[in-house]
Amino acid sequence: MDLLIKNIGVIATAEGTDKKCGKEQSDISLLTNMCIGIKDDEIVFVGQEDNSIVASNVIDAKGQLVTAGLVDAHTHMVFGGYRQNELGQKLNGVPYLDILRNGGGILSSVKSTREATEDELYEKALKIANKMILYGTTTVEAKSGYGLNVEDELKQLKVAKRLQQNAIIDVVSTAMPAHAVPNEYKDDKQAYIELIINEILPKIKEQNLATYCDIFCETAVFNVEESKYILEKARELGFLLKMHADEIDPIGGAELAGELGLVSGEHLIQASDSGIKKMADSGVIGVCLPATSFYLDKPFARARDMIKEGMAVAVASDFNPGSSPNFNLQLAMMLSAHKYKLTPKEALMAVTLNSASAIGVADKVGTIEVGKKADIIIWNAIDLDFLFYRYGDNLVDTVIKNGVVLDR
Ligand code: IZC
Ligand code: ZN
Repeated sequence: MDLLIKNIGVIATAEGTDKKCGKEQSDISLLTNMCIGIKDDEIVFVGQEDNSIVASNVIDAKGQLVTAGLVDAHTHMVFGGYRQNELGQKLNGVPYLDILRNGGGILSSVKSTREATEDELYEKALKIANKMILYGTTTVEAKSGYGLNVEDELKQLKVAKRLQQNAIIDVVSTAMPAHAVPNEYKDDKQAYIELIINEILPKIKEQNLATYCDIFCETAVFNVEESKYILEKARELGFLLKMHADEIDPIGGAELAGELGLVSGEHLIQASDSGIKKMADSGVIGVCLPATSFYLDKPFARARDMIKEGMAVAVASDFNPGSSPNFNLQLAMMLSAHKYKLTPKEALMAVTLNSASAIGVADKVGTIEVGKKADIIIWNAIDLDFLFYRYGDNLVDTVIKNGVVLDR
């Protein structure tokens, strides 16, 4: 054994390699008197503390809480620049979609991302990735969608791939050329849609740069019919599907997510009862983003109703330079308890096994079990409740990633 974590107060973990739906959302065990053994990058032992276990290295968890590394299933972390110049408009009540309609918002990120070189984007994203992991996020999803043409969508996804290859954090990529209609196509949206399905997505697939395809189904962006058309084409190309559904306006995105049986519907702030029912019936994971509701001053998604209907709920940061300029998943997790009214166990499930499932890595991470990757957090907390009580600070004590103890 290479590494032994001993003197653990409590291990809070789910079990298994798939999402937990409905009542199972709270299936988190609280294990005491246990230690964790690691060989290479894998968990090889979870069992009673025993002085006869020998390992090359030992970490003393000092009686604190231990969980699996957090999985952030929804971010737009590769971008050219922040949008603090839009803060004044936002504080004066200009709606998010109006800023976009006026050529700002996502389109201002498109401008800065197109202007940046691949190396510049990589350096910025690497800094973010290396901070994120210190907040306990050991796997993160990264979407494109600030390129909106062949060259710049590929550039963004190549950055995500370089992060996956070189950064300590693991990165899962999602193609999102249907994030907005770029200025050069503003009078011919259909032509941009054809570019997406005939050129951008096929090139991304050819170069194996993304597993998932996502789309912003929203008023003044892509309507339900257009979203359906693009998603069906993306599915034919071999992408697994996600959708930003009913984030701002209730336009039937959740219903479409259910009808198409997507892997996940994301945001879902305005999802209707029938949309929630349809998603539950077809096993769609609800990826909910409470830090975005906070930042846009919008209602909070009805995650409780989703669980009641039998859905699996995941919670993510939505880190992006517009609607959620925060990559601390601990904050989203804490908000999910206070605003969605998830219990601490349900919320932990939402940022570990269910979020891992939403990005296809639940076979490798999301729980502390033999055979899973050794992505483990020792917290500055003696129990799970503390993570939802004491907020605004980074509560991570130690991050173990791929079996390696990270040095701050
Ligand atoms: O850059 O504003 N909602 N896309 C859809 C976003 C938020 C990210 C952004
Ligand atoms: Zn998003």
